[in-house]
Amino acid sequence: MPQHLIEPHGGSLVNLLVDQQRAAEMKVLSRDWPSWDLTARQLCDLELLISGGFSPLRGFMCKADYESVCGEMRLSSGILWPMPIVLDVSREAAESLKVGSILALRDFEGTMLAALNVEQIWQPDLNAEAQNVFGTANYEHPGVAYLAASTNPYYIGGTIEAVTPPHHYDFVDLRLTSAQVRQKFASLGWRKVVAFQTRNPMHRAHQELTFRAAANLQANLLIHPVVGVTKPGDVDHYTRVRCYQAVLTHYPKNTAMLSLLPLAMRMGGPREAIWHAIVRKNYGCTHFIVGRDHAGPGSDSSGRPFYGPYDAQELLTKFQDELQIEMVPFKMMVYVEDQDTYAPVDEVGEGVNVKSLSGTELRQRLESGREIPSWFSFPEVIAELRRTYPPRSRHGFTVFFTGLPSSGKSTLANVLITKLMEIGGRPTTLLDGDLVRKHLSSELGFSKEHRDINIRRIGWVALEITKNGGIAVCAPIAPYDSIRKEIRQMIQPRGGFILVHVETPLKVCEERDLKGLYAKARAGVIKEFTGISDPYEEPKDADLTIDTTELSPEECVQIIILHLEKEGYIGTTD
Ligand code: PPS
Repeated sequence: MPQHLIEPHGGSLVNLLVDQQRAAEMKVLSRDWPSWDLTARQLCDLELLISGGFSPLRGFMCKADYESVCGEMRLSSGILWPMPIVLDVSREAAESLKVGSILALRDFEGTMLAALNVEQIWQPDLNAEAQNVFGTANYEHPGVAYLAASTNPYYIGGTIEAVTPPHHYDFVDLRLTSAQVRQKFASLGWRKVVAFQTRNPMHRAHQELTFRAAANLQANLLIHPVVGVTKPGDVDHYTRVRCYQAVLTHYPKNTAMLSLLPLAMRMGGPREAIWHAIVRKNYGCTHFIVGRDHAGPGSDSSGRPFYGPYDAQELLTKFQDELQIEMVPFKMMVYVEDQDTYAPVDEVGEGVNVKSLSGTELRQRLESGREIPSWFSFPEVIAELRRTYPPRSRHGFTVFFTGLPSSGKSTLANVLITKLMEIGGRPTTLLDGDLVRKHLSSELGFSKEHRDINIRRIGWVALEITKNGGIAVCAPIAPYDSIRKEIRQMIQPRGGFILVHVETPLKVCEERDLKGLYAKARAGVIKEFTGISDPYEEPKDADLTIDTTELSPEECVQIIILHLEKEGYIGTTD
């Protein structure tokens, strides 16, 4: 390793990969070892442990380190370290282990990535951890929510021997380890490098900020976005990386580099900022940009921010000497219209006309297909975001009819499908009750259990169609409220979900008796018949209710079409 690069945290860069011979040996031995399937966060942590991004850590923390990190932000050796890096496992897994056991750590496919020499097993106080690390026990903080809802009750500490790092198939050329980044800096002659951490797409403000930071310091720039686990609801990393690749072309040639960091963020604000700085130091960076509300989770439901906007900068200042990597503090950047330039908000004089666009406003503009101003972002970035977040008129959606047998669901579904195909623009699929029973659910009967399985299958297919931009029109009886709600919750985050209650009264349905089934049900020939000998729970959450008694199918479907238009699913851009 070239001598002129900044020292890794704790003095040397950790590499937990064993040689080939030991790896082969471990594979054979592992047949007798207990296994643990790593969660998404644990996979990220393991990747950075293995490759030295988390130097000086050599495994998942034992209790002394954990408690010292939670309480004092230091490892028990005294080295500054603000974030617990722990392996949480189920009670069942913990009970199958003892000190001295070797635990095989496996990825989603079952591949053994590493082995943990079990040194300690304990039950942590997760509430105390939340208070210490995040300064709150409020579940609205994503880090606290993770501790409360997604963390297993036992922690296992011990050193690691790694067979192979987690495998990635995406953006392979951009996934450099700390050693590889250092190597690259050395070969390019980059001695002074400022790192930029981000979990969001980069726009003009970020480009200006990073460019200024690098230019002021006469340093090179490492754009180092997190592609592990970020805040729920963030833009997916595939889209973001395409945006970063576009932004990279807006720096002077050969001054900036892009590399992806497989970190699982905790949204821990100031503590997390210190952690991020340490990781970047391990990657060979000499400077680290800390902006407004670094790694902050925003505000709680009463509008109170979890951390002050510049708390992270203050905390880093306190530990600056120990950290060695130098913080580059930045205020929020705003667009100064008169000068057609960006500037930190504190450098703008009174009365000067400034502009900014919040993330929420950006999302709304994307949703409705409205213009995104060119002062805000680069055309290539806007184009990428528009591909991922098309306006509602190009979203997929599901129209889910529910109602008694012979209420008119199938007729309306058929007319609706025809009208939607006439409008065009999206692939359209009909999942009628009878059709589904024939092709997807032929083995099922009409017990509650079987009806729920049937609806869940319909919901799954509708979800696949919806999330890929198509239209699913479903027309089962779906008599139970809970399963209808479950389907809505599945589909709504990935597109539109419109529940249409065909509320034609039982009397009318029975008079129609299109298939003669009501007569058979009355005669007791058919059992568990909805409306006669089986329940129908009327929805209270229907987006539309339509009684087909007095209206023609065309009139009923017009109600639906107008609703879709009002909600933006059918628009002028179709
Ligand atoms: S469910 O409850 O949603 O799973 O029912 P679904 O799959 O939509 O039912 C499809 C058609 O099955 C016929 N059928 C019955 N319906 C209700 N109860 C019983 N016991 C029953 N036996 C057969 C009925 O004709 C349903 O079609 P529609 O179009 O609703 O009349």
